[in-house]
Amino acid sequence: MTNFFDGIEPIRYDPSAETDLAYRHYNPDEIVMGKRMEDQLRFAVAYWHSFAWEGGDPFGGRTFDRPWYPQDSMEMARAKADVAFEMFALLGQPFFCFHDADVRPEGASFAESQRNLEEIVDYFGEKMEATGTKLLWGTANMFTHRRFMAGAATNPDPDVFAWSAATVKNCIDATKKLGGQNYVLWGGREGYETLLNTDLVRERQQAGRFLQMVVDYKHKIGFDGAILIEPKPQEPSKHQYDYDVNTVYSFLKEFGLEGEVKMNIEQGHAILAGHSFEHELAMAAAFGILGSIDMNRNDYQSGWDTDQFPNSVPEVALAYYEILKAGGFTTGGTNFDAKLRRQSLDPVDLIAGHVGAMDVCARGLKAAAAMLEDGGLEKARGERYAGWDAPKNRDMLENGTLESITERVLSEGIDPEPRSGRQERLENYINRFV
Ligand code: XUL
Ligand code: CO
Repeated sequence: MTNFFDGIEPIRYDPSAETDLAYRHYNPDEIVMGKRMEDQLRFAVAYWHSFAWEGGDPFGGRTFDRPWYPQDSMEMARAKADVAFEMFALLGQPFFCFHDADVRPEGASFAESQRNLEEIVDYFGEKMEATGTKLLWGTANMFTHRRFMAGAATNPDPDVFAWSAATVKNCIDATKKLGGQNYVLWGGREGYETLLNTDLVRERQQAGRFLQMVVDYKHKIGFDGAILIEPKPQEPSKHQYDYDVNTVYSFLKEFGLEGEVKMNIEQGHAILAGHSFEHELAMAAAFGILGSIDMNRNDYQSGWDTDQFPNSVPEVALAYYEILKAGGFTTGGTNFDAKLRRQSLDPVDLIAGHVGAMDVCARGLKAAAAMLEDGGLEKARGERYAGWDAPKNRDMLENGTLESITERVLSEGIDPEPRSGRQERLENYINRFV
């Protein structure tokens, strides 16, 4: 036991608790749409933001002072893991997620980094056994180290491509060993800063081949989790190839991977791409590639990927509405890819950030389930498109030509009568649930 969280009791569901460190809405055993709330939400803590991020921003270095700093030895990596698993036990969330570079120190060579990762993975294995915490997904950090400054799979230097392929192999191995339910690829620096020095045809080709190798390897070793791509339009690159769900889907089609790879969709990334979160979720559901979510918001004023804990019930309700409508999570879940604000120095802030986020999501989930069970939105949507149920209109869509349709317009005297889209009434309807 460390003394990092001294004085903090395990967080329990207690709607009338005096303390702010209680769940007022997240009640793991409560049944929501036929499943335990815990099994619907499938919460995961992001190891990197909670334990490896030191509080820096573009104008200043670290503000946090943690007993596992400097993060450059195996001893410190183990101390960090001790605290992480203590937090998991306090929160009682079922899952966590990790990047290789954030759980182990960088070695002097690839082989040493690999050994470090293997060692910490074994350590995680023991701790997962002891606490019952499971791995939602593993991933590789191929964006922090300077070797990745021009990308990983899309790097102009074949040696970086090779390093990246070997890194992902090790990270999939680690994920499989720990029983991970998914493996995530976030593009990091897979994009470009300026087109002046970039061959984007070649870079996309490299990314496509890389992903095919990942999928081949997954099958070869019998990893039965899902491979997920996390779209993001920019940051750190000016333009990233995995811009949004639609872009990634066309990329998957081009490389024959649409049946193999799903999406990990992040709220903040959706906003950066100029979409709403629910748009990205609905789009992925429509393509059959909805995998998992990162439920962290941006600051709407700064326009950056600020990775904050969610705090808006109406926003998360609309997201869970799309997820429940698509049948809920299978291998995926709700990862908080969220970090504290850099002034939130106290260990209790880390707990409070997660407690609040879990409660916001629980409220959103309940509201989403109530909306879906009520059926008002689907009824209104159905009515709006009801004209397409008429056999002659279905026939027009399936078999019509411009000539045959023109004939119909003339012979039937078609003259469309505009109808209200009822947006305000639907917004008022949502407001009854959130
Ligand atoms: C970066 C981001 C990542 C991924 C995993 O914007 O969201 O942390 O979730 O690499
Ligand atoms: Co993310």
